[in-house]
Amino acid sequence: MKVLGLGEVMIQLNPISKGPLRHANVFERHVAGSEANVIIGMSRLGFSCRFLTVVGNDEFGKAVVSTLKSEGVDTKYIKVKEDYPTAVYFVQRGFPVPGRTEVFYYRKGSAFSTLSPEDIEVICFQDASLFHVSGITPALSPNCKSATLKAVELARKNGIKVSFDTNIRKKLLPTPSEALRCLRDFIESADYLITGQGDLNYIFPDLDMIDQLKNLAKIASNHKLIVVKMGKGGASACVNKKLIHSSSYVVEVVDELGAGDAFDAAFLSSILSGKDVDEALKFANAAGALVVGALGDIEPLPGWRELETFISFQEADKEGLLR
Ligand code: KDG
Repeated sequence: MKVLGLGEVMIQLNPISKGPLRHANVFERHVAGSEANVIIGMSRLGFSCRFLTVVGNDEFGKAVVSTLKSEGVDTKYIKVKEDYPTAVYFVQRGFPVPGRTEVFYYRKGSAFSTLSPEDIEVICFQDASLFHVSGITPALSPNCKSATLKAVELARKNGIKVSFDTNIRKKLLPTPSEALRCLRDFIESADYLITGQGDLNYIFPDLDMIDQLKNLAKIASNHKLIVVKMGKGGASACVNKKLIHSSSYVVEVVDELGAGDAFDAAFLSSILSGKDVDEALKFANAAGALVVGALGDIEPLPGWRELETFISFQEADKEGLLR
């Protein structure tokens, strides 16, 4: 089964120390981007994957492409645009909110922001079974939104299931009404709709989760499965109007970035492998917990063996030997 993803991939500069960036002197260089994180996660979980993106003709663009390639992802349809840079973002950890991570983007005018419907090639969709994208991509520019709409339309025309994570970034969608306007079409057409408690609180403030889900379900006319990630609160899935919950695992948080993408990768991989929703949520929570333990979004993404080891260790004999 081929899984196809679309999104911007950036260079992540992540300081080795916590605290305000103005005092950070030593940074690790990582490659990350929500949808690419999901696709790499699924590749590590055994799926054949392809990624569509646009990079600049620069050193960082080369790093993005070689990272995807080294993870076994098909990079054949990645576009390289002259005269536009590959985007960069910086991470600030533990300040001003302890335990939380903030990002500072340098992505305006990036190569990816020029993505247009012409860049989305029909051929990429002909041998795929799942298309994954998130709310970040249409929020980047009006032409990115048109291109994402075309991709979803091609997926539907080719009988490919669509997975959509609302993934609201307030720096890209600064008001709830902008967020709803930008994401509505995608929420409507997703087969697998993944969201987060924070996103629901942003677009439907002052409602409890049940009413937030009812509102979301009104838009998501085509949805098969709605999943809500709640971080430390675990995750719930709404299947045929029934809510299934799975608790999170208690772990030390080094860098919370990428946890949601790891969750998506393990959830989608589990469902596509025929696991039931309960089990899929358990694997997804485990993947999220594994990713917060290290810097970088991609490096700690687990395979099945690591997920199983983590879960059995959590559920049983925590004092047992790992070797
Ligand atoms: O999901 C983690 C990502 O949000 C982050 O690493 C970078 O893709 C990113 C974005 O646009 O925020």
